[in-house]
Amino acid sequence: MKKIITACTRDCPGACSVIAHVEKGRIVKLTGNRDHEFTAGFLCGSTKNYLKNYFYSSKRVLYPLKKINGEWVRISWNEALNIAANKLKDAKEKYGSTSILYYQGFGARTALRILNRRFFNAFGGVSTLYGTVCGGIGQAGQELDFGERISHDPMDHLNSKNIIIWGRNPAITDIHLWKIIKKARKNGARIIAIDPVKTETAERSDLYYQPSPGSDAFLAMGLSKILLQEHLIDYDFIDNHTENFEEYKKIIDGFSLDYIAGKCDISLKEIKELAKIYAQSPSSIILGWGVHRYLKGHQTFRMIDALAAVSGNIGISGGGVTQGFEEFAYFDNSLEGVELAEYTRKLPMPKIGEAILKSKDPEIKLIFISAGNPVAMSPNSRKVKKAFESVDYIIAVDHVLNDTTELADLFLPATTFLEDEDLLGSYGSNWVTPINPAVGPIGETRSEMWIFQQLAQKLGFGNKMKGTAKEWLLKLVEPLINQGITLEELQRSPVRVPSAPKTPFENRKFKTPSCKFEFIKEFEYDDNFDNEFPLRLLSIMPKRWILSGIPENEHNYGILEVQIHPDILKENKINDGEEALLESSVGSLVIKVIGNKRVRKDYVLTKNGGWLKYNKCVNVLTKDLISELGNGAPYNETFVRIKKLN
Ligand SMILES: Nc1nc2c(c(=O)[nH]1)N[C@H]1C(S)=C(S)[C@@H](COP(=O)(O)OP(=O)(O)OC[C@H]3O[C@@H](n4cnc5c(=O)[nH]c(N)nc54)[C@H](O)[C@@H]3O)O[C@H]1N2
Ligand SMILES: Nc1nc2c(c(=O)[nH]1)N[C@H]1C(S)=C(S)[C@@H](COP(=O)(O)OP(=O)(O)OC[C@H]3O[C@@H](n4cnc5c(=O)[nH]c(N)nc54)[C@H](O)[C@@H]3O)O[C@H]1N2
Ligand SMILES: [Mo]
Repeated sequence: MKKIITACTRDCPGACSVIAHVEKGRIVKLTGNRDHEFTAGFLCGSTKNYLKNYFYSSKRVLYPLKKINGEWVRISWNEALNIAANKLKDAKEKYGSTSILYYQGFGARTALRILNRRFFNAFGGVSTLYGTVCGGIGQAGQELDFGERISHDPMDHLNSKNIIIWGRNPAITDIHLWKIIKKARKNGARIIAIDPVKTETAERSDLYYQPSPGSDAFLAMGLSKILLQEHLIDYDFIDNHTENFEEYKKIIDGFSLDYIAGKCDISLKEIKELAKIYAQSPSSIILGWGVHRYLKGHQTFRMIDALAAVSGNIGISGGGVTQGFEEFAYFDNSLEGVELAEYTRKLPMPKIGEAILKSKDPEIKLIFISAGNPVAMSPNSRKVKKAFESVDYIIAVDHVLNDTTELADLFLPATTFLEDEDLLGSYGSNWVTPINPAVGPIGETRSEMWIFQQLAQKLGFGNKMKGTAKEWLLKLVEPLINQGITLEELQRSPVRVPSAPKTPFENRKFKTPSCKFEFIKEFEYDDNFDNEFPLRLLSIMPKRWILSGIPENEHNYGILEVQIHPDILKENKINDGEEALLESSVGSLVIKVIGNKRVRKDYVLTKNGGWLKYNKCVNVLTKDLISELGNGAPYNETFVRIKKLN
């Protein structure tokens, strides 16, 4: 039995260090690697079942495929690469290179993926994406406050007296962080959840507040008002290390506590209780993605940062406002070779359907997509599908035929983290984790690096891409080598990046223009309540898989399930368990209603990740908007109504 250390590259803050157990050339088991302080030797159910459900699954595509008259036909790599190279060349010659869109999804974000972008730059530059359908919104807000978005080391939460988990569900979405939170609780910390949905995290917390969705900026203002009234604030920090306090105070003075309580639908008594608890510092706030998904989500982040600043929780161990980490921060991103591109254009990821359909001079003619499923996962699925169908040619690199890659004309099968040599950063910690091949490529799958190197060769710029994985990694990790870590060490075992702070801003220096913490000084809001569509649509992360990566045996039965408060069902004369029509301003979907008293009456709740093909895709309903700051996707700005089916 061989044991190979690799890392799960799926889209999750864990970025777990994994041990692949290999017997006679076959991987028989995946276990966690204890040699990683954060991911600590255990794996989620989905990774434990990765071998059966994905890696050795019959749905995994093992050979290059070409679509002929709507049917997939197996072809050789030589033919596939010739077609891909010719299609890229033709589009560039006929319409200009920016008629090609390179869509890089979030399926795998490893160091070597920087070379994907290098390929397209060296090719002459194409259309790529800006913005994101994941975070981004809060990051933009935090950059205004702190000058940069950096988070407390997960282990630092062990030093907190109180941990507020705000719009996040780590019991499901970040189980290693959850383990740390549970340990902190054992040591005496109080765990508080703020979420309109009574999640698994909320259920297991000491205190739970259930605000109306989208009202958190007000809640943060209310908490801050009480701290100011009660003088539970850090005058030294405010006086010496912040900017715009007066303007900020004026904003919060403009709202009465009663108004705020009404807006959040949380009693004043509860807000006061929470404020007093939070004031017992150090208190850390751990923010999730739920708070991002609003048009003005950046304001929520800024108001929460302000609350932490007022209370003196910035720059202290066990305090802070933690959200995420930069997974590419410790690699040399300049290797993507922006300088090699002659022409470039960027299209907004959150509105990709519309951007493709409206593209001009040149129109998008060819899409090259890797590791993404925007038809199922981006807002307004039907529009995204229409946009993909409108182009002349699609080349997809993935493991499976999903709602998006199924629309392709050419499918190039990629290897996984069990076959590749690479390195992985994380958006949940400051660790870099090795990816090593446990077995050779299954079937005729190939690494993305190999695919792009072959294409570069055929297109005449092979020299710009050539090199082994190790040679490229050596260049990519230069920022880490400069900190005294060798590539050999990085490939052998997970490493916590030494330069990453455990407690950010300990020296009270901020990368803002004033070098101080900058309070939010303007605040806008509107009541975007729409009588026609009275219920907000929340679509949270699925428990047993990652986003649209649904195991094959789960697909075929049932339709999308949506939880609705029983009173709303009664009003609409719909029975629990019945099928009904859910409609938004962009689409409609037949769903199965599940009555649930614990969901609030101002939203309906479902999970994201379902496929369009199986009528389970919530994004048929979501509006393709772009946030006011941070170019993010405000999924939660979609409102719906429920109708009885006749
Ligand atoms: N099992 C599993 N784990 C995953 C993923 C997965 O698909 N499956 N996906 C991964 C990815 S890509 C990401 S980005 C992370 C996301 O990780 P999380 O942020 O933990 O997950 P979400 O489900 O997006 O949302 C978190 C919570 O925000 C709440 N929320 C929504 N609106 C509001 C609001 O207005 N105020 C407040 N206070 N809360 C609100 C939702 O009810 C939800 O419970 O998870 C990662 N981990
Ligand atoms: N309604 C709603 N929609 C959402 C969200 C929400 O909360 N609500 N959340 C959003 C969030 S947080 C995110 S991050 C996005 C995700 O959006 P996407 O990244 O578009 O969606 P995924 O389902 O993660 O698709 C990833 C694809 O990458 C493939 N893949 C995995 N590993 C590899 C690899 O090594 N190489 C290659 N070539 N392919 C690989 C997988 O097979 C899968 O097809 O979805 C967003 N969509
Ligand atoms: Mo995400």
